[in-house]
Amino acid sequence: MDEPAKPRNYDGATGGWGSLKGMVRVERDAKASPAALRTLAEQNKPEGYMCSSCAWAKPPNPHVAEFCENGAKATVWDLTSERCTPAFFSAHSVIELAAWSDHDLEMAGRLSEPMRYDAKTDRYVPVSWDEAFAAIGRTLQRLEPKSVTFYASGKAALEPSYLYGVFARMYGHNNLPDSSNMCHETTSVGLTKVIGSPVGTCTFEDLSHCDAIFYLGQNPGTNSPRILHPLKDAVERGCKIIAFNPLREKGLLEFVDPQNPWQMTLGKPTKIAHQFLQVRPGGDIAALMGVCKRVLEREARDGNVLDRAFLDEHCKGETDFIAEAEATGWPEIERVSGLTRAELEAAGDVYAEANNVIGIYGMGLTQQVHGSQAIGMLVNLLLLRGNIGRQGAGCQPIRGHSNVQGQRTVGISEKPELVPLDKLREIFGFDPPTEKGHTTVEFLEAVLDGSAKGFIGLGGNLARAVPDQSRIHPAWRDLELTVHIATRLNRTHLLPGDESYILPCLVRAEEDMQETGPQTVTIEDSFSHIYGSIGRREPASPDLKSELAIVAAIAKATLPHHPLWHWDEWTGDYGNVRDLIARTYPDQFHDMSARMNTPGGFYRGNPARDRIWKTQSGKAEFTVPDTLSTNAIKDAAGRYTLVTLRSNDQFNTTVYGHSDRLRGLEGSRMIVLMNPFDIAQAGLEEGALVQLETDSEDGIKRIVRGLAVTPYDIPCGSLAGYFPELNPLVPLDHHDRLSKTPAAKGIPVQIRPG
Ligand SMILES: Nc1nc2c(c(=O)[nH]1)N[C@H]1C(S)=C(S)[C@@H](COP(=O)(O)OP(=O)(O)OC[C@H]3O[C@@H](n4cnc5c(=O)[nH]c(N)nc54)[C@H](O)[C@@H]3O)O[C@H]1N2
Ligand SMILES: Nc1nc2c(c(=O)[nH]1)N[C@H]1C(S)=C(S)[C@@H](COP(=O)(O)OP(=O)(O)OC[C@H]3O[C@@H](n4cnc5c(=O)[nH]c(N)nc54)[C@H](O)[C@@H]3O)O[C@H]1N2
Ligand SMILES: [Mo]
Repeated sequence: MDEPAKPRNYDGATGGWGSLKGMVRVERDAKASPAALRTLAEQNKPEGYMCSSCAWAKPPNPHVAEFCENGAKATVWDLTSERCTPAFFSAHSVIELAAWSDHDLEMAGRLSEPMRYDAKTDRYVPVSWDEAFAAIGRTLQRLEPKSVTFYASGKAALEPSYLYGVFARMYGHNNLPDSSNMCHETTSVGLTKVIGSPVGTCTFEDLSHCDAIFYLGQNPGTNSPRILHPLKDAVERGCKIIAFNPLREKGLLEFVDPQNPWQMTLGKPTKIAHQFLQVRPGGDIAALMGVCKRVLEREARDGNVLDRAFLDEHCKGETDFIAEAEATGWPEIERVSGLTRAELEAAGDVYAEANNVIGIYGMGLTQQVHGSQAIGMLVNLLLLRGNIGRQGAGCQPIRGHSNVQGQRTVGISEKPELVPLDKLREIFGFDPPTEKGHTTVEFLEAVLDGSAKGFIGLGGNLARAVPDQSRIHPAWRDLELTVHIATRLNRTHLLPGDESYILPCLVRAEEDMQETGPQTVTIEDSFSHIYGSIGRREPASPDLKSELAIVAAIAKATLPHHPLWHWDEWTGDYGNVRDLIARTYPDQFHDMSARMNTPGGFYRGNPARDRIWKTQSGKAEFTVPDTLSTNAIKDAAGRYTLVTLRSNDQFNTTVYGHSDRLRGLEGSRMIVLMNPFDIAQAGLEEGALVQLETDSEDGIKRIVRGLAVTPYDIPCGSLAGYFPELNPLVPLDHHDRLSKTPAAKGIPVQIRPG
């Protein structure tokens, strides 16, 4: 059982000795092999291995140790010496394992052999690869293709991901959601609508040329620590960072560079945020409206603030937007954002006075009911002064999984219009399906209504990452086929369908030996740069296969023979798959194998960066939000907005441990962060156990019990706790209106003792 969390002030900055201690602890707990340490030296270096943690850039001139605390944790976690073997499965039934914590399941170690679920004994039992592929192929042939979904969690590299998308379409569906559907799909849809780009418009270089960064809803210290180096450099050359976040996250406050012995010894951190604005959850539209209002006031007062030439030549809708900003009253902006007029005016002044501004954002914006509109508001602000499509400026989402952006780029998408189907027809000689496929939310709806019959997961832990788990988990077990291509055991594997397989794969740091020798794979970072990555470690078990080999073998077992489908040749030499990618996307991926080892990666380009707007109007579009608040604020007593968070001791559903060092919280994840004033108002006390119940009108009870009240500096009326423990509270239909990204940062809840 978890001890209640002991909140204590963490005095250290992000980085520094604290992060080194964090790494050493995980190295010990994860029982990393000695080879793990050698791997760290090669991490994120040209011709080396690319970190499997986040999607931050791998710069052309890497540091001696170009990795962070979390990248190091991910590597040692992958290279543990523990094994989850057939003996383990024979000792534990599925029903028994279902009672284990997420942490303990993964601690069983690396999966070492393919396994098949045996309902009679309620255990996973060994199966040969050939038997598994043949049986999966037979069942897929029997099932109606549109009743099957192929999910991907953004880790698998471009080559296996490309083949996975092609396989789905040959089989007959576009049901290709990925983790992006719970993450930055708001960006893919929202940003595309306004500037015609589904991805960020910046390159790494831009961070050396900006004068201000508006930094919203992203926690760099925890989730993408390597960004702290360029942020620190930017601050030291005078760039002003304006942070918008309900929590005063350490990484946005100060940073000690662990690569800098001078700073490590003196321990004098660099202050990061020039201004820290503790916006109410869901208050960003209002806050940005306030900033825009100030910019317009400055234009009226001083002139020359707006970039009129840019607005005239490139934009549409600015007149309506300006009228809306002028008409919106400060009292409403202050009420919804929770920020004062003076604070927002100061931020507006920084914006108006900076030549080059970058807008950076993460889940605080995307996981909201009106997340797309919040992104539209950020773009409105940037467009006012032409801050998109030139050096040192732009709109930059920070992506999550290391290749999540790349998976979308090479065709893992439920939206057929985003995929060059004509090219697929030409290259592979078949008619790709044109009917739109499932997002994750739509797949889950199909699980609930029984129309989903089959699930293949290329990585991930979907059933644990999604909303409404108490409803979804029982229905998930009615699936006829579940197949998991995975590295470690997780909760989704413990919901077997009638026929279920766990197929263990190599991790990126391991040598991937195929017929023509060791293979390189490629990945894409948040800045649309593509890198080769080669693993050199000995595989965790001789019975592992690569993700590509598994995908190709299932495809071969399922699909009829076709003269243009060469699954074995593609598996034997990944260069053949890169050639297919290059033929499918010639503008972006020409000469891919030759270019993949370019230091710093090769840039696949982005029209919006060149001010070519692939929007409906052909212009960059201003939008007028239809609400100021992404959350319907219910000010009634006892009603709160709940934010679900990550700690620095987890990677999504992989929980390394119970330390949230940067927030000064240790010992338990079953906690709810609450403002001391609210605690007193509610008649509660620190450490009291409470339950949260979702405030919804659909008659479904969604409750999580046993959460310890933990005082924290968070705006009144809001609460925070951990993902995935609180996922049962998120209603499935509570998602961004445009993209269906679950609104995990704005859940209306009530709190009660218990
Ligand atoms: N160590 C570690 N690294 C990771 C991950 C991990 O789990 N652990 N996950 C990876 C993945 S897949 C992703 S997508 C990224 C996620 O990285 P982030 O985008 O940083 O995601 P979160 O930590 O979920 O939340 C981001 C921040 O949003 C703030 N926030 C919440 N609500 C609001 C709001 O309404 N407005 C504003 N302005 N801020 C708000 C929260 O306080 C939090 O600081 O990280 C990646 N990297
Ligand atoms: N409430 C709430 N819910 C959320 C979020 C939130 O902030 N709040 N965040 C959302 C976001 S941003 C995301 S991205 C999703 C994450 O959803 P997923 O991507 O589905 O989940 P992960 O926890 O990253 O998946 C971990 C599992 O992946 C497998 N794995 C690890 N490495 C590899 C590999 O190299 N290859 C293969 N094949 N398998 C591997 C392991 O078996 C491991 O158990 O969760 C979403 N859900
Ligand atoms: Mo993510």
